Amino acid sequence: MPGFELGALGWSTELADKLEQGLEPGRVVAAHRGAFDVATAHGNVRARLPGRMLHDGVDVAVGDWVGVAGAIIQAVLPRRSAIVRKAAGLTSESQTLAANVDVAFVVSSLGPDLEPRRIERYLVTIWESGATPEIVLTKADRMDDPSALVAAVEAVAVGVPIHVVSALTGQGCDALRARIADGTTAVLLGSSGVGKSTLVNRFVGHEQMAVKETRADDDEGRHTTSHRELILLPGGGVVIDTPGLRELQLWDGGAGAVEAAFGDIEELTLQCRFANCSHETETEPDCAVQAALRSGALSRERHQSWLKLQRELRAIAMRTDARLRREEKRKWQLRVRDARSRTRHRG
Ligand SMILES: Nc1nc2c(ncn2[C@@H]2O[C@H](COP(=O)(O)OP(=O)(O)OP(=O)(O)O)[C@@H](O)[C@H]2O)c(=O)[nH]1
Ligand SMILES: [Mg+2]
Ligand SMILES: [Zn+2]
Repeated sequence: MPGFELGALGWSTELADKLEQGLEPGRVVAAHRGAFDVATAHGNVRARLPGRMLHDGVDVAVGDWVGVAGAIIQAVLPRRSAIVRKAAGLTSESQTLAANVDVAFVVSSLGPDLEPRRIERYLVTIWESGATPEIVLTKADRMDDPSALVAAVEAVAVGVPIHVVSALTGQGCDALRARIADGTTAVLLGSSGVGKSTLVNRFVGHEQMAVKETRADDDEGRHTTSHRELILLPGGGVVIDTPGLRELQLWDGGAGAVEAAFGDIEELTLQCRFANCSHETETEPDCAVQAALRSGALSRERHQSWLKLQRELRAIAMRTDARLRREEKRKWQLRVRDARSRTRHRG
């Protein structure tokens, strides 16, 4: 079986430094029930998690970098970003849709079903994930003049690039492909039937992913893509295709997404003396985040990207139901704190 050039999949010396000696590096390219396809320099390996990691609930997702030995995943390397949603139902558990993503494309098709509000909610989740969002409006060939719809999307996505494409005519496809540079990872997110897999096939140059047979005009219906898959594009760059999502599932992931991407800092903020602590300047009294910066436990760079995220979230939240979100988050933080102090008192 031919191996992979790990650099093309995004492997770096930074990652190599974090890998335990003796383990073979690989990237999770597909997740199945209980098993993962891992791309390594020696080809694809069907690997499993050891019982110890299953028991600890270690989260492994498509896009993760792992260390394997034999057919066992022995280590999951720290993520630089993670697109997370709440698992279905009333649980507070989260599900990682894709890990180590640089750019997340929010894909919608141009037509009467296009909902700018839905796009806005995707953007919130993506900003929280650590990836950078871009918007893709597909099936441009179905409209004489999409400019009004594009303007409506622009209004909810200030500063976010918008690509208007047609996989049928090729309009905008090369420009979109160029956004997935060598060594970077993109993910396609959006409802079923908007044309995510069709775009992947166009980039790959053949029918890599199955697409919906009939060119039905409505975007609803059965999912064609059934599992998440990471694909190495000819000419460089990596793209993760995903099955269609229903909006609310992703939106509900809000608090969980921050927790996944910046859990360490979020946890620190619970220890700050004041609830309205900005965590931003050295003059904040008894700020646990600043203390971690001073001790070196938290890097300046990570602190900066977290602050940037908070600002972006704030800007978007101002137009959406800001207060509700903040209250939800606060409630969630208090729940975490209560749960922690309960375990502490018990133990
Ligand atoms: N007219 C037109 N049809 C398109 C375009 N792109 C995709 N389609 C059609 O839209 C349908 C759905 O495309 P898919 O690529 O399967 O959609 P998907 O987003 O991958 O859907 P799921 O896998 O279910 O999430 C197919 O019948 C495609 O042929 C386009 O640019 N123009
Ligand atoms: Mg698909
Ligand atoms: Zn603080």
